[in-house]
Order: sequence, then structure tokens, then C-alpha cells
Amino acid sequence: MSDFDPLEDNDDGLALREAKPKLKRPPLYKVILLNDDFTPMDFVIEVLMDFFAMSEDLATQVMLQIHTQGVGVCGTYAKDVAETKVVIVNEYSREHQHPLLCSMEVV
Ligand code: TYC
Repeated sequence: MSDFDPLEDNDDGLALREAKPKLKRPPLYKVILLNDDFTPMDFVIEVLMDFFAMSEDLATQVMLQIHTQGVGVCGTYAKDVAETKVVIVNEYSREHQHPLLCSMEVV
């Protein structure tokens, strides 16, 4: 067995350190709904239940929070899932002629 230890400075001024792994967890994204003056409350509740799997009670609370605060979080997802939710909610709102806006923000 050699007693050479690469992590020790062997009087040559050099010591090796293992490189730290550079992997980071991918960022998560909050999917948000914005308030407006025209989208019916029932439609927002339906969106929260159908696209974000909320109970009617929770969807009602979140809708009222958006209505009073201007913005609310529907859920937190990986980037591709968040992007898909934003597209389908905005398409669905447009199809029903409502101005409801869905967007996303990095956490
Ligand atoms: N402010 C709307 C109204 O009074 C209701 C509403 C709630 C609209 C939440 C959008 O994201 C929204 N009819």
C-alpha cells in the first residue's frame, strides 16, 4: 500500500481537493392568477378546482384572496408543468371570453 495521500500537501505545495458536485435542484415556479373586474367569481372557482385540483372551499378562499389582494398562488410546480398550466388556463379563459390572466414566477 502506498502512503501517498492526494489530499495532503506533500511538501510540494500542492494538495488536491475533490471538486464539489455542481448540480443544483431546478427552480420551482408559482402559478398565479391576477384579479380583474370582469371575470365572474364562479368561473375563477371552477378554474381553481378543475386545473389546480382544489376543493370548492379552498378554491373559494383563494378566489376571494385574489379578488381582495390582486393576485394569488394556485400552486408551485416544475417549470414545464407551470408553463403548461399557464397556457391551458389562459386558453380556457379566452375560449370563454373572460380576461382572467394566469402567469408564473420563479420561487
Ligand atoms: N374581481 C372579480 C369580480 O369581482 C372576480 C375575480 C377573482 C376575477 C379572481 C379574477 O383572478 C380573479 N367578478
